[in-house]
Amino acid sequence: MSEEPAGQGGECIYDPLIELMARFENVKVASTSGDPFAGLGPDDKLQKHIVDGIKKNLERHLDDALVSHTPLEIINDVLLAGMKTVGELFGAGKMQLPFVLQSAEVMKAAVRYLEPMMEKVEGSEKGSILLATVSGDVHDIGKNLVDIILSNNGYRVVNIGIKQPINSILEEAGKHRCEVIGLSGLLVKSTLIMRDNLLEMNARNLSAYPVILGGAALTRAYVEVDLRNVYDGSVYYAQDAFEGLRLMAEIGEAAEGQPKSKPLVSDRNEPETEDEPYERVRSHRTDVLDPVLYTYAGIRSDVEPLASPPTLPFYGAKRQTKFDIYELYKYINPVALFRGQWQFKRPDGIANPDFAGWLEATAGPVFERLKRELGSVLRPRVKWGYFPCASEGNDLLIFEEDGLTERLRFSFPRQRDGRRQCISDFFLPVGAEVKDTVGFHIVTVGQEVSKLEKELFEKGEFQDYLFVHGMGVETAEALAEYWHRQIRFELGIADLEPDETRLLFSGKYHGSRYSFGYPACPNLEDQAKLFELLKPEDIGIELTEEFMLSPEQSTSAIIVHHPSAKYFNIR
Ligand code: B1M
Repeated sequence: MSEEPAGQGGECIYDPLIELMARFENVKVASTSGDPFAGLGPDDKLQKHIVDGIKKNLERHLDDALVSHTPLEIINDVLLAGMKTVGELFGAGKMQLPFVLQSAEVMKAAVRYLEPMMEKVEGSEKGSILLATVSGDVHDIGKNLVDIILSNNGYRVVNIGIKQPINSILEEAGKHRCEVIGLSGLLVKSTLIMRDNLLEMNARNLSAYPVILGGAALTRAYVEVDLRNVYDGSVYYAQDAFEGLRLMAEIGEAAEGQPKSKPLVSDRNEPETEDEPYERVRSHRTDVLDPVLYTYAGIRSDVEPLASPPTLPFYGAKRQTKFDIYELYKYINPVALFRGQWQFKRPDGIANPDFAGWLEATAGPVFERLKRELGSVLRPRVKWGYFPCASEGNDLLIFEEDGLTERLRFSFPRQRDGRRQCISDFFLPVGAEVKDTVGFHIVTVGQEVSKLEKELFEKGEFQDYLFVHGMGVETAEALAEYWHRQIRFELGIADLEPDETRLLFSGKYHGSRYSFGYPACPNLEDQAKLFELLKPEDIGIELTEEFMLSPEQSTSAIIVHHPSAKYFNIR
């Protein structure tokens, strides 16, 4: 990837000038030649490399510092102090994630340079952690960000990758003598696997391991209330990588002086009844089949299905593998990319109205560069199809081509109160004169982008790793948006297309698409039925044993043509 990281050449997000002035206010400037390191001593030079994320001349300055320090002293006393400043700036909202990663890149490069000069000193690390994404889960980025932050802050990280069963997690943790186990996962399903893993650790008498859990679908309450009731040892929730870092320090402090074979600090509460933990887990989950939500009690929403639904454009599934990637890029939601994936936030000193301009100036050039560089890495592929269908209570029946024989059925939850909506309400009931029409699609940008991410991560190009991952994610989302639009044209419901692409991102069009795992259709197992209908294996998409999609950057949906179909929650 490009050698020019964002944030250099005067693009730093926190104010480097003020920061520098404060940190080096007693230093006399010896020269005004424009050398940013002029007048600084060897330690301050190295800290500046780290804080400002500058790789140029790093080795020369490391050599200078080696005159008076051992390599280990440089790492522990100088470079890690720089990373501490980075953490503080991030915590205070003065430094953005991409620049934190740039600092971590410099840290990694420095350690790589120094390592061959060092004897392996037992205990020189601050602590150690085994990191894994749980069984059946293909999600890599969250855990890898944690790896970057921990390993570049002095911890030994054994990162064993995605889809890891508890056996391998425990085996590897033992083999590598890790003190802590860190588990990550994207979906609600993974939060249940985490629970099972903790139970298994109890059963194997391995609750001496403190466990840190993180991932999008977890909540603090679930971990700190429910799972603490389940696990005999200590379990913690980390909302982000920096909370992981703080927890590692806390666990380390608590462990000092304690015999390793005993559980560390445990604030476990005994459950009041045997069933209680399960109940609380269930209330946290959206995808447990709560029988009340799925039972049709005769009271439905006031949605009237269309008497003349769109006719089937064709029966069954088709695929599309040829795309103009630049056309797809037009469907990328820049807010989701810049703020959601790349995590740029409004810096202090930039007023709200100026933020959009600042964001465009900061993230825009990276976006343009990656559009070019990823043109041949992203491999968009789509499988989509149409089927005759009819509703029956909360169920949606899908028929064979004859329109009479039931092929399979989906069961959707119904809102308990309020409008009492359910996806099946948008379709004509069994017994109507005509069959209704439903669409499905599944899209991917392929495995190649994940391979590139892996390479960047392994090479220590952390900032580009985050940028490329974000582009992969948002191109997958863009492909889903783009293809949903094609489907509206095919169904003859493109009457409400907005003039501006950005309005597509808030669903301003005719009908809606719902992804399994989202509130209105939370049952992830339904992915298996979608696979039966679309057979996406021929575009390279497979279902994991936990009903997740591989490649990682893939997404699926049921497409509803009814004009009243909009997102809704099930409470
Ligand atoms: Co989807 N998705 N998604 N998705 N997606 C969620 C997770 C969801 C909560 C959205 C929602 O319902 N509103 C929902 C899950 C709900 C559920 O499980 N029932 C969901 C769903 C349902 C799905 C699909 C199943 C939908 C479908 O296609 N039917 C599908 C599954 C994909 C698959 O199986 N491969 C899917 C697809 C996708 C995209 C491909 C379009 C895309 C990318 C996913 C990816 O990255 N592979 C995507 C996205 C972008 C999201 C949201 C919007 C953002 C996730 C993200 O990228 N976060 C998400 C909703 C949300 O979170 N707001 C959502 C950024 C990432 C860096 O954070 O991984 O959480 P994260 O890591 C953080 C922390 O969590 C923490 O630190 C990290 C760094 O700060 N952390 C740890 C993580 N692990 C840690 C371990 C530690 C410590 C800290 O231990 C030591």
